[in-house]
Amino acid sequence: KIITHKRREVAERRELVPTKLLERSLYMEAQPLSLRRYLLRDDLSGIIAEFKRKSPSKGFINQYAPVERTTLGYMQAGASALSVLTDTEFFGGKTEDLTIARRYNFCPILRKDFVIDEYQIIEAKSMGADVVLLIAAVLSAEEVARLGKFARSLGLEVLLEVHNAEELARTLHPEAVSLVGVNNRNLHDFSVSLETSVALAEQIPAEFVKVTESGLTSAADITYLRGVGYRGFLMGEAFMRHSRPEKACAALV
Ligand code: IGP
Repeated sequence: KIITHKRREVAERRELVPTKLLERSLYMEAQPLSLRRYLLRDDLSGIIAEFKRKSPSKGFINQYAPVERTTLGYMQAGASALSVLTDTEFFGGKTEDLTIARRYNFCPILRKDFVIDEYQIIEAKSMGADVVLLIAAVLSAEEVARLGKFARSLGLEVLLEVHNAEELARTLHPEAVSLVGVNNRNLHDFSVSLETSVALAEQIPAEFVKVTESGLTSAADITYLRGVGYRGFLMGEAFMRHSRPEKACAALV
């Protein structure tokens, strides 16, 4: 359902803001920040703090937190990087959330959306994003390779999201992917298990920085998964369900 909606959205946007207009953005000339490098730093937490208003599994999480205070607060709290949902229909995000976050922050920013087309990658770069997400569950191996290489040709890094060994084996293309994210949330029943990350850790070759995504709630979760090789910890709801998400982040770091 989400992907059908995205196809339509991309077609509409492309008509409204053609690629050649996006290319006028000065961010197109900027050198993106490396999420890999930020996550490999020992002086930072490894936390990728997410700005997410709602989700299909949880409904509304936080309608009121302002993006500038929250994202700047995340960075001040010690998050290594930010993830900003730009999908409106299902996650209540907007393109502007990312452009605002960009203006206030000096850390790498992941555009969190359902990327299915090169247009969205140019769009991400024009907004000032540093990293795009490619979700193996909704892309063929050929699409991951094509979209990933395209993103990297623009200097963006690519976080490949997988849920299981089959997706990993099918889509892990070294020229297209910079980091691998294991999503602990089962897309079919929305259940969450950190054991998904534990089980897949050793199947991810060492050249890829490992990120664990979803369902993390405590410092103990982070310590546990760092112990099996993860360097990035993508957390949304645990912060966003507080009225001041940045304070929840500070309390955890
Ligand atoms: C964050 P959580 O459980 O901390 O809120 O999860 C993040 O992993 C989750 O929002 C997410 C996501 C996605 C959202 C992971 N992959 C793909 C949208 C699309």
